[in-house]
Amino acid sequence: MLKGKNVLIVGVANKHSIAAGIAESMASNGANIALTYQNDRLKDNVEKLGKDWGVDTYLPCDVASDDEIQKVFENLSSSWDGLDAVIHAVGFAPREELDGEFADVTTREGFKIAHDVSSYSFIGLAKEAKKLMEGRNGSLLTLSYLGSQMTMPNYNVMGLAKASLEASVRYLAVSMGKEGHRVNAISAGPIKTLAASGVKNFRKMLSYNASRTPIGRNITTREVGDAATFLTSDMASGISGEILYVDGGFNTTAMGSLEQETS
Ligand code: NAD
Ligand code: 0WE
Repeated sequence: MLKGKNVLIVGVANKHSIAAGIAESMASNGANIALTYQNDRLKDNVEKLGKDWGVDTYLPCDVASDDEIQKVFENLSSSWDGLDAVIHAVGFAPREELDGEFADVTTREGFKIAHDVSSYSFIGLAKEAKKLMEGRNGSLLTLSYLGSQMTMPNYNVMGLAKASLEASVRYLAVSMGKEGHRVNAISAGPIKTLAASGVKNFRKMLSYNASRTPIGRNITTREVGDAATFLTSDMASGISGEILYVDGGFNTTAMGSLEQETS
């Protein structure tokens, strides 16, 4: 589905990353992949993983830095004649913001960091990707979570940042659409990744989620990857500004089944 397409993937940390599931699906669908890593601590890990996906371009990118974002595309333009897609799979808020009463634990600084790293960074990447995607009907994709639309315990300021990210999908879709590019998001169900491993009671959340999901289980990173492959491919040429739920149907039910209730 992606034969000959050049795709930049931002957000691989380890094999459990959603971005790794996306890279795997895209590589097996014929994409040429470039990977970024957040910092030197993650560099070796990312370079090892990339071997399986035939990656030969690895670039550092802390998305909180305009300079580092700019350099990624400068570097890419020397190895590739153009770019077809960017995958943004990055989210961060200071840990203290994600544990406790929303009104108590949310700070001005935490709000700024969460929105900068988790939402603005998608716009920052889009801005710089524009030149390399010129004339190629490109595709931009980001990752969101239902906590943008409905409250979830402890998701807190990340919910606000994801709401902002989803609004940016719609504004970017109009803006980048003028150049022939599409912009979408996948709203994924919960998965045990590095970002999730620091979260209190995450295992409880996973089992709650699985038991209330129409497909009766949680989703995998590969399932997110396959949806990402579709959205990035020409098969999705009619889809832009969209938030596609890859959550086994969780978001569609308020009261799905009474089977597990006891009285
Ligand atoms: P992950 O920890 O594997 O990936 C998060 C990535 O963000 C890491 O690679 C990390 O290096 C990167 N990152 C953080 N701050 C950065 C910065 N300043 N500059 C560059 N990179 C930075 O976790 P994940 O769950 O795969 O997260 C990927 C995306 O999926 C995030 O946007 C997350 O919000 C979203 N998401 C996750 C879940 C879930 O349950 N795991 C569900 C829905 C959406
Ligand atoms: O978007 C995410 C991950 C968000 C995240 C997680 C962390 C933990 C470690 C952002 N920043 C940090 N910062 C850290 O220091 N998800 C959708 C996964 C997730 O995270 C939650 C969830 C779910 C689901 C946090 C609280 C409650 C639910």
